[in-house]
Amino acid sequence: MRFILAVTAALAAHVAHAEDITVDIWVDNWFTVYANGSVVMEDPVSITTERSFNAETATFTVDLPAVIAIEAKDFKENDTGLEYIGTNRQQVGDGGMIAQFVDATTGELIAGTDAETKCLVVQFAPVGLSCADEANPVAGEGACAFEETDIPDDWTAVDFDDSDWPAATIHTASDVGPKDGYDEISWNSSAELVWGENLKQDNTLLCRLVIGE
Ligand SMILES: [Ca+2]
Ligand SMILES: [Ca+2]
Repeated sequence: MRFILAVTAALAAHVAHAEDITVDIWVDNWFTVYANGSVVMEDPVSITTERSFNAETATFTVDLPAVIAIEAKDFKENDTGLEYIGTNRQQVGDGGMIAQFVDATTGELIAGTDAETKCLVVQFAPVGLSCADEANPVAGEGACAFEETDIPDDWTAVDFDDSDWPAATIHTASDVGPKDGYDEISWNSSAELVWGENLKQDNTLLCRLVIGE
Protein backbone atom coordinates (compact mmCIF):
# COMPACT_ATOMS: atom_id res chain seq x y z
CA MET A 1 0.00 0.00 0.00
CA ARG A 2 2.77 2.39 0.90
CA PHE A 3 4.43 1.54 -2.41
CA ILE A 4 1.26 2.25 -4.38
CA LEU A 5 0.83 5.59 -2.65
CA ALA A 6 4.42 6.52 -3.45
CA VAL A 7 3.94 5.66 -7.12
CA THR A 8 0.70 7.63 -7.27
CA ALA A 9 2.39 10.64 -5.71
CA ALA A 10 5.28 10.38 -8.15
CA LEU A 11 2.90 10.26 -11.11
CA ALA A 12 0.90 13.22 -9.81
CA ALA A 13 4.09 15.25 -9.54
CA HIS A 14 4.78 14.64 -13.22
CA VAL A 15 1.34 15.36 -14.63
CA ALA A 16 1.74 18.33 -16.92
CA HIS A 17 -0.35 21.37 -16.10
CA ALA A 18 -0.99 24.31 -18.40
CA GLU A 19 0.19 27.69 -17.12
CA ASP A 20 0.30 31.20 -18.50
CA ILE A 21 3.92 32.26 -18.63
CA THR A 22 5.25 35.74 -19.27
CA VAL A 23 8.70 35.90 -20.82
CA ASP A 24 10.95 38.94 -20.89
CA ILE A 25 13.87 38.61 -23.25
CA TRP A 26 16.67 40.81 -24.53
CA VAL A 27 19.03 39.56 -27.20
CA ASP A 28 21.81 41.30 -29.07
CA ASN A 29 20.58 41.05 -31.81
CA TRP A 30 17.74 38.67 -32.68
CA PHE A 31 15.84 35.66 -31.29
CA THR A 32 13.08 33.10 -31.67
CA VAL A 33 11.63 31.41 -28.57
CA TYR A 34 10.02 27.95 -28.66
CA ALA A 35 8.12 26.23 -25.85
CA ASN A 36 7.73 22.45 -26.05
CA GLY A 37 8.66 22.61 -29.73
CA SER A 38 6.28 25.40 -30.84
CA VAL A 39 7.22 28.98 -31.64
CA VAL A 40 5.82 31.31 -28.96
CA MET A 41 7.71 34.48 -29.80
CA GLU A 42 9.90 35.91 -32.52
CA ASP A 43 11.87 39.13 -32.29
CA PRO A 44 9.72 41.61 -34.25
CA VAL A 45 12.70 43.83 -35.01
CA SER A 46 14.60 42.54 -38.05
CA ILE A 47 18.20 41.52 -37.43
CA THR A 48 19.24 43.88 -40.21
CA THR A 49 17.95 46.87 -38.22
CA GLU A 50 20.98 48.78 -37.03
CA ARG A 51 21.35 48.60 -33.23
CA SER A 52 18.44 46.18 -32.79
CA PHE A 53 18.91 45.88 -29.04
CA ASN A 54 15.21 45.66 -28.19
CA ALA A 55 13.74 43.82 -25.20
CA GLU A 56 10.43 42.06 -25.75
CA THR A 57 7.73 40.65 -23.48
CA ALA A 58 5.09 38.05 -24.36
CA THR A 59 2.68 35.76 -22.55
CA PHE A 60 1.99 32.21 -23.69
CA THR A 61 0.28 29.12 -22.33
CA VAL A 62 2.29 25.95 -21.99
CA ASP A 63 2.27 22.65 -20.12
CA LEU A 64 4.84 22.67 -17.32
CA PRO A 65 7.50 21.55 -16.98
CA ALA A 66 8.38 22.96 -20.39
CA VAL A 67 11.42 22.86 -22.59
CA ILE A 68 12.28 26.36 -23.78
CA ALA A 69 14.46 26.57 -26.88
CA ILE A 70 15.92 29.88 -28.03
CA GLU A 71 17.67 30.58 -31.30
CA ALA A 72 19.84 33.64 -30.70
CA LYS A 73 21.78 35.49 -33.36
CA ASP A 74 24.36 38.19 -33.16
CA PHE A 75 24.20 40.29 -36.33
CA LYS A 76 26.82 39.55 -38.96
CA GLU A 77 26.79 40.99 -42.43
CA ASN A 78 27.91 37.69 -43.92
CA ASP A 79 29.82 34.58 -42.87
CA THR A 80 32.97 36.60 -42.12
CA GLY A 81 31.16 37.49 -38.88
CA LEU A 82 31.92 41.19 -39.53
CA GLU A 83 29.62 44.18 -39.57
CA TYR A 84 29.96 47.59 -41.21
CA ILE A 85 32.10 45.93 -43.88
CA GLY A 86 33.99 48.40 -46.06
CA THR A 87 33.41 51.34 -43.73
CA ASN A 88 35.74 52.82 -41.14
CA ARG A 89 33.60 51.05 -38.51
CA GLN A 90 34.26 47.54 -39.91
CA GLN A 91 34.36 45.30 -36.85
CA VAL A 92 33.55 42.01 -35.17
CA GLY A 93 30.24 42.71 -33.39
CA ASP A 94 29.28 41.06 -30.12
CA GLY A 95 26.25 39.23 -28.79
CA GLY A 96 24.50 38.60 -25.47
CA MET A 97 21.18 37.41 -24.12
CA ILE A 98 19.04 37.38 -20.99
CA ALA A 99 15.56 35.94 -20.47
CA GLN A 100 13.25 35.40 -17.51
CA PHE A 101 10.07 33.37 -17.27
CA VAL A 102 7.41 34.43 -14.78
CA ASP A 103 4.09 32.90 -13.72
CA ALA A 104 1.69 35.37 -15.41
CA THR A 105 -0.89 34.92 -12.63
CA THR A 106 1.28 35.26 -9.53
CA GLY A 107 4.23 37.20 -10.94
CA GLU A 108 6.56 34.62 -9.41
CA LEU A 109 9.80 33.88 -11.22
CA ILE A 110 9.86 30.37 -12.68
CA ALA A 111 13.25 30.39 -14.37
CA GLY A 112 15.84 32.62 -15.94
CA THR A 113 18.79 32.12 -18.22
CA ASP A 114 21.71 30.97 -16.07
CA ALA A 115 24.44 28.33 -15.90
CA GLU A 116 21.77 25.59 -16.20
CA THR A 117 20.98 26.87 -19.70
CA LYS A 118 22.67 24.93 -22.47
CA CYS A 119 23.87 26.68 -25.60
CA LEU A 120 25.34 25.15 -28.74
CA VAL A 121 27.24 27.55 -30.99
CA VAL A 122 26.38 26.80 -34.62
CA GLN A 123 28.17 29.70 -36.31
CA PHE A 124 31.59 30.96 -35.18
CA ALA A 125 33.34 33.70 -37.14
CA PRO A 126 35.74 35.07 -37.94
CA VAL A 127 38.26 32.46 -36.81
CA GLY A 128 40.81 35.27 -36.44
CA LEU A 129 40.00 38.72 -35.08
CA SER A 130 42.49 40.22 -37.56
CA CYS A 131 39.83 39.61 -40.23
CA ALA A 132 38.38 42.97 -39.12
CA ASP A 133 41.59 44.68 -40.30
CA GLU A 134 41.43 43.29 -43.83
CA ALA A 135 40.71 45.75 -46.63
CA ASN A 136 38.69 43.15 -48.51
CA PRO A 137 37.47 40.50 -46.05
CA VAL A 138 36.26 37.35 -47.79
CA ALA A 139 34.23 34.74 -45.89
CA GLY A 140 36.07 31.46 -45.70
CA GLU A 141 39.53 32.89 -46.42
CA GLY A 142 42.37 33.12 -43.91
CA ALA A 143 41.40 34.91 -40.70
CA CYS A 144 37.91 35.36 -42.19
CA ALA A 145 37.23 31.61 -42.19
CA PHE A 146 34.15 30.48 -40.27
CA GLU A 147 32.96 27.36 -38.47
CA GLU A 148 29.43 26.11 -38.96
CA THR A 149 27.59 23.29 -37.26
CA ASP A 150 24.55 21.61 -38.81
CA ILE A 151 21.36 22.47 -36.95
CA PRO A 152 19.55 19.29 -35.90
CA ASP A 153 15.96 19.26 -37.29
CA ASP A 154 14.44 18.43 -33.92
CA TRP A 155 16.55 20.63 -31.66
CA THR A 156 13.48 22.42 -30.19
CA ALA A 157 11.69 19.16 -29.35
CA VAL A 158 11.00 18.18 -25.75
CA ASP A 159 12.75 14.84 -26.15
CA PHE A 160 15.80 16.16 -28.04
CA ASP A 161 18.97 14.93 -26.33
CA ASP A 162 21.04 18.00 -25.41
CA SER A 163 23.25 16.13 -22.91
CA ASP A 164 26.32 16.80 -25.10
CA TRP A 165 25.65 20.54 -25.35
CA PRO A 166 27.83 22.87 -23.31
CA ALA A 167 26.47 25.04 -20.52
CA ALA A 168 25.91 28.67 -21.40
CA THR A 169 28.60 31.06 -20.22
CA ILE A 170 27.51 33.78 -17.79
CA HIS A 171 28.82 37.21 -18.74
CA THR A 172 28.86 40.42 -16.73
CA ALA A 173 26.81 43.43 -17.74
CA SER A 174 30.02 45.40 -18.21
CA ASP A 175 31.32 42.78 -20.68
CA VAL A 176 28.05 42.60 -22.62
CA GLY A 177 27.27 46.31 -22.38
CA PRO A 178 23.51 45.70 -22.77
CA LYS A 179 21.86 48.67 -24.40
CA ASP A 180 18.47 50.17 -24.97
CA GLY A 181 15.56 47.84 -24.16
CA TYR A 182 17.55 45.97 -21.47
CA ASP A 183 17.03 48.81 -18.99
CA GLU A 184 13.26 48.82 -19.50
CA ILE A 185 12.86 45.42 -17.82
CA SER A 186 13.12 44.73 -14.11
CA TRP A 187 15.35 41.65 -14.22
CA ASN A 188 15.22 39.16 -11.38
CA SER A 189 18.69 38.81 -9.86
CA SER A 190 18.73 35.09 -10.68
CA ALA A 191 18.37 35.73 -14.43
CA GLU A 192 21.85 36.08 -15.90
CA LEU A 193 23.32 37.50 -19.08
CA VAL A 194 24.52 34.49 -21.05
CA TRP A 195 26.08 33.66 -24.40
CA GLY A 196 28.68 31.22 -25.66
CA GLU A 197 32.13 31.55 -24.17
CA ASN A 198 33.06 34.10 -26.81
CA LEU A 199 30.86 37.21 -27.00
CA LYS A 200 32.38 38.30 -30.30
CA GLN A 201 32.96 35.21 -32.41
CA ASP A 202 30.05 33.03 -31.23
CA ASN A 203 27.41 34.37 -33.60
CA THR A 204 24.50 31.94 -33.77
CA LEU A 205 23.44 29.92 -30.74
CA LEU A 206 20.83 27.28 -30.04
CA CYS A 207 19.93 27.31 -26.35
CA ARG A 208 17.70 25.10 -24.23
CA LEU A 209 16.44 25.25 -20.67
CA VAL A 210 13.70 23.55 -18.69
CA ILE A 211 11.24 25.73 -16.79
CA GLY A 212 8.76 24.80 -14.07
CA GLU A 213 10.42 21.57 -12.97
CA1 LIG B 1 25.59 42.51 -32.00
CA1 LIG C 1 29.83 38.49 -33.61
